Amino acid sequence: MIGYAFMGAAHSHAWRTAPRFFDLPLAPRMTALAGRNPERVAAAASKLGWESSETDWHRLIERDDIDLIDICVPGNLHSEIAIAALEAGKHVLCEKPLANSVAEAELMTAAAEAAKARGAFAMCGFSYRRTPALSLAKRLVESGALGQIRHVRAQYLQDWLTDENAPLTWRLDKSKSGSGSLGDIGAHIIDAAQWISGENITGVSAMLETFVSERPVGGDFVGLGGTGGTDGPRGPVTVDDAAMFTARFSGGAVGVFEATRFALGRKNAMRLELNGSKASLAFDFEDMNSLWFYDAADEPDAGFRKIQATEPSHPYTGNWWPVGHGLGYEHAFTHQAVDLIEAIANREQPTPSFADALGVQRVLAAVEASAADESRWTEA
Ligand code: SOE
Repeated sequence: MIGYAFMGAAHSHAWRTAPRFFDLPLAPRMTALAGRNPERVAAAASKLGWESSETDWHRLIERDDIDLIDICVPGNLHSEIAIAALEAGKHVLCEKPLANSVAEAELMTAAAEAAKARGAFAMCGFSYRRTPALSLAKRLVESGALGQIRHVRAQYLQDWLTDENAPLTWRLDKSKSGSGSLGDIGAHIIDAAQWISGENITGVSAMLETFVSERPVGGDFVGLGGTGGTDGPRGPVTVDDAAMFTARFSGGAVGVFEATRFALGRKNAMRLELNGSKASLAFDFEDMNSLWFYDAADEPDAGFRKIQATEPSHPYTGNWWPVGHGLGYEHAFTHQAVDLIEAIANREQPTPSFADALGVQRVLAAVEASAADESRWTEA
């Protein structure tokens, strides 16, 4: 694995946990962790459960005791590492969004297609697909329970950037992250909406906003946000703080999307609602073990019913606690590792593939292009 911050910790937990709760056809060995700073990467390897550490990611690709490269670094490094790993015959798991541009994502997808022909597989880490309630939502849509989908309503609301003295981390630097709330969390709801509805977004009309244009630089920040100095130098924020867009889907549905890291009080409110001709479903990650379902065939005024998505018959949950005790944020990463290992063992393409993630990347690019086109704005 390359990188050991927030996502690195989540993925390490997943690799450690997957074989302890799931019967896997292959046993993952956490062989080596890479990072630039020798002391820090060695300390992280020991804390997160890796056998060794390297200070140059190329070494991971050269090592023949490594079969899979897990990429948990900022987006500007994804394409170079993923393509090198795939060309060396390694399987690849790459964090989302796949890349910082459509051009990079296309190159990565081409490398993944070529590698597949040689038996090496690539997957993009849209982890929320493996949240049991969202997997169940997909199952319900596939069963036809919703009928014709008319509305897709998706929000991803966080608040960790609301403080204007929150530090200027890589997530606020376009050259490293590609975009702001759009790619960081908007990408998740784009992927979830397309995956669950089974329809692709064919066009968008968008607006992006940056509320705080300069933030404190320097310092040794831990985690996502925190508070930087108030008196020291400040640097430019080069990404969006909030992204909003309307969308049309290939099957005729229309969508409304919102992603922000400025929604005070909302911590990880990844929300999705689908209204179909026969039924609706609704999900909020802040109540992640529940899926709300309204069926027009129920008795009149029955309202939405809450499905507690923790039954053994629900996706993934049978491998955890005995009587529906409930799961958390980290479990989706474990399920992602499980599905990837099983796909590799079965020599099947894991999903989402790089081609699927390229589809999300094209929507991100369309949102940016639409937002930049001020001629589409109508004064009121
Ligand atoms: C920060 O907004 C973040 O960590 C995202 O980068 C992750 O993809 C998401 O799972 C949680 O929030």
